[in-house]
Amino acid sequence: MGEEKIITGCPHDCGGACVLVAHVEGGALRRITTDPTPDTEDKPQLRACVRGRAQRQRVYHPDRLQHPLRRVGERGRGEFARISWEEALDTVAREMLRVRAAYGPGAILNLSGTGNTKGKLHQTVIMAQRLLNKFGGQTFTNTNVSFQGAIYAVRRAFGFTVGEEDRETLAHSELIILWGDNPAVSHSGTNLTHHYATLKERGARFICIDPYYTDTAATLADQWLPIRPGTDTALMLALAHTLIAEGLTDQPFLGRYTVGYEAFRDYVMGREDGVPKTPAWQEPITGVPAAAAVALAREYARARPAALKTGWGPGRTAHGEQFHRAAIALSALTGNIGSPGGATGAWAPSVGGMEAPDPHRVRAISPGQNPVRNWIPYWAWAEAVLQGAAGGYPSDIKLIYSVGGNHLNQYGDINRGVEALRKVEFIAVQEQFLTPMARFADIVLPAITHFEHQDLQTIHQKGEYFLFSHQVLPPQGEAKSDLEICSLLAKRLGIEDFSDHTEEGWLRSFVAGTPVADYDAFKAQGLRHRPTREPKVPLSEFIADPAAHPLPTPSGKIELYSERIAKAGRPDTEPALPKYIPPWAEGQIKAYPLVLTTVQSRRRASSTFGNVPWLAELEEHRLAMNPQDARARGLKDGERVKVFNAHGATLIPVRLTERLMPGVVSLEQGANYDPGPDGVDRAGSANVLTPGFASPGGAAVTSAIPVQVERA
Ligand SMILES: Nc1nc2c(c(=O)[nH]1)N[C@H]1C(S)=C(S)[C@@H](COP(=O)(O)OP(=O)(O)OC[C@H]3O[C@@H](n4cnc5c(=O)[nH]c(N)nc54)[C@H](O)[C@@H]3O)O[C@H]1N2
Ligand SMILES: Nc1nc2c(c(=O)[nH]1)N[C@H]1C(S)=C(S)[C@@H](COP(=O)(O)OP(=O)(O)OC[C@H]3O[C@@H](n4cnc5c(=O)[nH]c(N)nc54)[C@H](O)[C@@H]3O)O[C@H]1N2
Ligand SMILES: [Mo]
Repeated sequence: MGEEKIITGCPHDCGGACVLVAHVEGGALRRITTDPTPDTEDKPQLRACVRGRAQRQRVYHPDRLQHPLRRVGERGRGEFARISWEEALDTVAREMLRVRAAYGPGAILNLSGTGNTKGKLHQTVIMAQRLLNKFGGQTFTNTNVSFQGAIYAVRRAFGFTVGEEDRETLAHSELIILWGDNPAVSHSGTNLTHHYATLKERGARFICIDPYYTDTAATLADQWLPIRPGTDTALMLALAHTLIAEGLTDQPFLGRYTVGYEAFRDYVMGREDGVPKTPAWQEPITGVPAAAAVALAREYARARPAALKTGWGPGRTAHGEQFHRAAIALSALTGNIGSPGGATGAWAPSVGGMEAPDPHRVRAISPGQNPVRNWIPYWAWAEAVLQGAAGGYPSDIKLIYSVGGNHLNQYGDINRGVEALRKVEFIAVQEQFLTPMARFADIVLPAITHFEHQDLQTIHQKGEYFLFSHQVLPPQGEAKSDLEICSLLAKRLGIEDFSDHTEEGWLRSFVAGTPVADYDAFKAQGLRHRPTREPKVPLSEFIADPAAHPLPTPSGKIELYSERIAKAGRPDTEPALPKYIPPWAEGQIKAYPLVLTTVQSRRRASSTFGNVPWLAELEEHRLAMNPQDARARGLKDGERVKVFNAHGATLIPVRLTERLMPGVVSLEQGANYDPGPDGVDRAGSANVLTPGFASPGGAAVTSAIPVQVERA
């Protein structure tokens, strides 16, 4: 047959990072399979998902950008002319130099995204950051769109960005509570759900708390508790109430490892504000029966150890950071932090802090330092552009540079985003497809896919494996790698040191000094297991000896009450204790009585893969709604509806399902915005409905959004 099997990786941002095996014949990609090694206890198979395996239709998609484009029509209309690389690069370089000279580098906003997040070399965000830092700096979106609520919470409580416990440590858990966490769809590491299923077979109990009866709940849950979005903190406080009232808290743990318990207790029991946060108090807020809350608190306290695992969905709400702070408080009240089988209650991919540097770490290309210290929260990029310095933002934005990001579609309030993109002087976008964001570019630079370059990846977010992601195909059309595009621009911008290696040279330099010392053997092998190490439990050193290993908080302990937050002096929006703050105003919910969640889709990684026909076959993109809410509106399954609120409107067919609790509607995020002649989106694009501001803690607001639904 002459078929060659080439090991390569998947760099897109779905929380996994899996092995793809490309079957190539006569220079063409024929099909994609996955990790051929058998699944064993110590070396689980790194099996790729449906998206990974459908990528042949993405790389050969007829809509792939083949050559550079220059805008000819009005901005945003998607009218472009083909131009040469020379003209494209000269134009972008000229505009960058002009804007820097006229306004300073802070007038350049970097809106790069998660197109490639797993490659050590070809990471899209890093590439743009590196270029712009070396050019003199940039205004950067220095918060995390995915989990800023969790970052806020763990930094206040623990003093640093605490990472996730290694999944192996959950083998000790008697009870695992997945709260707003759906790893069967929103991957959190390759094969995590499979790992959970083996824990269940060995006797662990699972409880899922989510407005939707998710695939994770269907697979694992002994109990599903539906909850109204954005109200989780109220249930958490009620759990704390039961724990305290019934003497179920772990007092030795609280005394030895935490500060602020008394203040927290007084708030929960109603001594601070006269409102005891009882199970009965939370019932009308969350929709969770009081008796179920009491039972959950008792079961959580009895199970030793128990892991409270929170997803990030509930954290991306108007006060999402309170959810993560309350989860940490519960984990502390039950003494489940810092030992195997427990969990910290909140985590974010660790970006330094207390953890020892990993000697096995494969290095990556560095973004360098940003000489301009301007930053804005991701979620508010459009407001920052529209309001500028006069509105309290760090600068007036004149130029937007985007590598591998679909910001217009993926961030709050698309209609404001459109205004913002119309306002700036110049937009350059490096993309593989003409996305809603790319349609607004003045110059579009076509980028190759990961099948067309080589890179390194580590797999399982902790990096138990090293993967050599081989080049499988030659570049399609005239497209170039982001590294090459940025290098060619750097030359025109007078930057000498953007890339002092070839692609291969970079990769060699990343593994030098790691256990992958023999680069050539590793490359030939493709996949390499890293040396076994003890599974990590975050904060275990502090728990073992808090005096010798104090936390980097002001008190050195876990802070349930934060003096630092209190000093900021914004008690109504940033309370020093985790508090329940309603996610919407009364008037809002009267006008828009359904609560929207926007969630991850198995068909896409954010907006990537949305155009792959095989994946579209999985399920039609629809708005999920409970039949009870449909009856009240006279809607039938499959009927086209208009979903709307003060931010905008979208048209989409409705899917009636008992899996979603009444009063809530749910939309998978990532469908590409497609406005009709009246400006109303016809694609079910989630962010025409979300607000363009962040929570007080900086979290994106993607869920618990009041909307109304009517027949279209
Ligand atoms: N297949 C796939 N996987 C992905 C992605 C993707 O696009 N596709 N995206 C990846 C990325 S970039 C990220 S950051 C992560 C995101 O991971 P998460 O943020 O954890 O994923 P979500 O699906 O948004 O939310 C998880 C669950 O929270 C529930 N939820 C939403 N709001 C609330 C609430 O207020 N309360 C409660 N209790 N539950 C709520 C949702 O119904 C959902 O089941 O996923 C990653 N994984
Ligand atoms: N309503 C709502 N909105 C959300 C979310 C939500 O839950 N609800 N989730 C949010 C989250 S957690 C995230 S992380 C963001 C993600 O938002 P983005 O970071 O914008 O991610 P994508 O939409 O996948 O866009 C990535 C783009 O990169 C392109 N691309 C892929 N590979 C490459 C490459 O190698 N080079 C170049 N130049 N381009 C490439 C793809 O074609 C795609 O258009 O979305 C956020 N938006
Ligand atoms: Mo994300």
